[in-house]
Amino acid sequence: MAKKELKIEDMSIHQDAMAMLAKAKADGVETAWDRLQQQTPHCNFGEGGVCCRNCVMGPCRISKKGPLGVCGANEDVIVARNFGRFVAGGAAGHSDHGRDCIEALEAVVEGKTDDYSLKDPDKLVRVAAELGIKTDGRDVMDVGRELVELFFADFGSRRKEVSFVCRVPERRRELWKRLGIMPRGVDREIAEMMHRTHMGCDNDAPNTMLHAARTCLADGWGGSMIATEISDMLFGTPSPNPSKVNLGVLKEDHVNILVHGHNPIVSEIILEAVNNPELVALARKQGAEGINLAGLCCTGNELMMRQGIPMAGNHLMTELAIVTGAVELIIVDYQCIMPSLVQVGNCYHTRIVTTADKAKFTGAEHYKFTMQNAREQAEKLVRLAIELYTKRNPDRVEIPAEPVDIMTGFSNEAVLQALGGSLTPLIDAIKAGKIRGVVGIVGCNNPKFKHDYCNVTLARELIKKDILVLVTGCVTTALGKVGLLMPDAKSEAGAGLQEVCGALGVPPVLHVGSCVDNARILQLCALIANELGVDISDLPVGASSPEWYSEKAAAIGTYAVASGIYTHLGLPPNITGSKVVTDIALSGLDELVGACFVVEPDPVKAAELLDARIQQKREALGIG
Ligand code: XCC
Ligand code: SF4
Repeated sequence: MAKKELKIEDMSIHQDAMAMLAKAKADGVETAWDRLQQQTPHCNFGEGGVCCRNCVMGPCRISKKGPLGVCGANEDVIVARNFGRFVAGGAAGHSDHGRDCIEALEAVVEGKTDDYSLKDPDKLVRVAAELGIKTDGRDVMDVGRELVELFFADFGSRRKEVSFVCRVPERRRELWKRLGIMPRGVDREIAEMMHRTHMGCDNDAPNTMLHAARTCLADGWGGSMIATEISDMLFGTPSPNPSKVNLGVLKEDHVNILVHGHNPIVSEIILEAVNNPELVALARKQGAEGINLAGLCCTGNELMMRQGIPMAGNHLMTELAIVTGAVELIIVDYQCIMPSLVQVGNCYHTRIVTTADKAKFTGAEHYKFTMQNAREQAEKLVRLAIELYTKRNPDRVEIPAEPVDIMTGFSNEAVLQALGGSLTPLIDAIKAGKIRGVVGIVGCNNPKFKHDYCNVTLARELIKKDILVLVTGCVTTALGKVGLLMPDAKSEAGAGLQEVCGALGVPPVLHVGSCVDNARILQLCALIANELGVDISDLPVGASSPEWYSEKAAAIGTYAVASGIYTHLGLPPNITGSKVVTDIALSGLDELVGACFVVEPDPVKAAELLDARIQQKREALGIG
């Protein structure tokens, strides 16, 4: 059956995306949208999660004809196991990124690198003290060494709980203990998930789902939180600063370098290299006006939050950025980098360079980055980009938009500072109903949705209802491109939120960082709950991932729910083949952890659901 061709105006809400989709077509470049067409319709067994490949008596798939796998596993067991492994993959991604950050910090405090330093030693001391390390009168590097040991231990098996559980409200900690889901060690929970889901081990779907929650808590309050806190120590704790978004941040007369992935360790040193006067002079000599660095996805978020480096695009814009014909080099670290970038790059003069041994791409050149060679490698890559600039074909260049201004950098430290040092003004605004609640909109793009339509519509609907929006990951770029990350966007907010934003000079949507920085939202919820003497599940807050695609997003959603935050998803994970597992996700968890998932593709309806939940929580708190 011939598929009907997708119309470009149905593929994205953004003008820059539509222009590049048209150019991709003209240039004969295939994109994720084309490949989704080829993959549709998807396999029903896979979509429902009832296909099991956990041993070679199978693969088994559950149907009326064969209701049990060869071993006797039913759809509930299979779906729960698949979901458990799915979120373990996501937790592993964030947490291994966290581990890389510990190793980076280790190199710095051990004096084993000349290329990196501590940009925020005060934060190191503050976090160490919070975790019970003696800091008085001690050398920062000394404190740092002890902190490194403590973080490494959080990954192992000897702990009863990961360190940052000290931030969790008392009642929630008791609940986790009672349910047996206290996260003990990051690697331990992930490995145990793999163990439990081996054939013939955990064959009780609810029990597997509980361990899935524990595994994700080890991500949120462990791996991700460690990644965020160390990145602040090494590269600076973000504070409000201006930046720009969309493909218009590429410059026709400059050497354009994009960084893509998640971990800021490589991109921060690339930033130093593009500012090297010698290399700028070399770029000029080759006919460029200068060297322009911009970000993609979460590495982009990391650089934008801390350094104000502009953001070229989110997940579905990564191929389209190359289609501009103006990108010399994309330097990637890991996660969310489509392997197709290599092929798209081959259609232009664009080269893709990998930097981490755990993320090589066939067809891309590999420049291994270590804590010792980073600056040298970064300079080599900038030279490579300058050389590639001379190969650019100006006739094929089209930069399709003017960049949009945004305000970024709202770490919890910055929020507290904007509030005058205490949470009281925020809590008062919530009590008075000026801010009715807070929702974190996080996560990705997925070509199953019109690109960024759900992300943007949900945010607009929520701020109208006086709900403050916190944003991370790829949703940031979506909202930034339509102007929601500027203080002026308060005109789109309800009267109460408008008043608060006006008084503080902040946007109604606050950019709090990358995907691992969802840990900042956990911490903020915990701070507010502790201040009020309640549990996180009592707060008028919610989370949403309207256009998610990744294992990591599912892990984030699961730790949000297990932390007590009602969480909306635009499409379900592959669990619908089991009624037991679906019921646990959509209601059973509410009884256990005081929060659950809700699945709703329509962002207007999703806003109503989040609003209703927030109202219910407000009434229960006596501030309705
Ligand atoms: Fe990846 Fe973090 Fe999703 Fe964007 S948002 S597509 S996970 S880069 Ni986390
Ligand atoms: Fe089939 Fe059971 Fe093996 Fe899964 S574990 S493939 S259901 S026999």
